Amino acid sequence: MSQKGKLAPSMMCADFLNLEKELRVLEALDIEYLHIDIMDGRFVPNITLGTDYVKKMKENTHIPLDIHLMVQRPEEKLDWFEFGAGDYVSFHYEATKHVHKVIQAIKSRGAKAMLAINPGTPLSVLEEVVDDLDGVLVMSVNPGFAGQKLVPQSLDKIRRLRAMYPQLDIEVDGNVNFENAVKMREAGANIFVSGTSGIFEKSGTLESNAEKLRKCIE
Ligand code: S6P
Ligand code: MG
Repeated sequence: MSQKGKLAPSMMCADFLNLEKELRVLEALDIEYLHIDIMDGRFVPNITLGTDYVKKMKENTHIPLDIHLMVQRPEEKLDWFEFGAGDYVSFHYEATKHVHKVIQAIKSRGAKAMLAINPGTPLSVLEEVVDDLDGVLVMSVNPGFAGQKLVPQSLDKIRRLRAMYPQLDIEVDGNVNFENAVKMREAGANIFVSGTSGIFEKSGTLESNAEKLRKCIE
């Protein structure tokens, strides 16, 4: 892809006591998406952000949302969330028997649909739905927690996916640190979820980390 890579800070890694301050910094940095992790304690063994958080973000920022649903049976829960044109919504292939139906439900609300796949899920599951998708979210760690190590075969998975679908948005999520971001970009990803090892990395500021990351994903 010729366009520059886009940044999607993972908001579960933000400083909750200074959320508004950080949000305004992200706006000033022209961040492309806010990645919002929704976990249900069933599909993944953790509980994170929820409906009220998404509502607040919709009301208080112009940055498009990138809602990452890590929930069982997303077809039953989509209506709980506020999203619309310009937003991305991803859900997991592994979490539903109704992949095609969920894609259509997301798109019927004007949003862009992305299918997320776990590290152990092969690319072949995309075959019948890829024409309906705006993007694919390649999990480069097993979903559930921030601060994990890259599953190394994710890089080759991104490379194969990019070769198959040159125009598709490919988002990568998990351990997108400064070193891995370069490799993920080179493999063909164009949207980068950035958490504790990237934009929220403690030794830098949001500003310095974003600047560094931008260089990694040009
Ligand atoms: C994990 C979740 C992610 C993480 C993000 C954290 O299940 O979907 O979005 O929040 O990957 O980034 P890092 O740099 O701590 O791995
Ligand atoms: Mg995520």
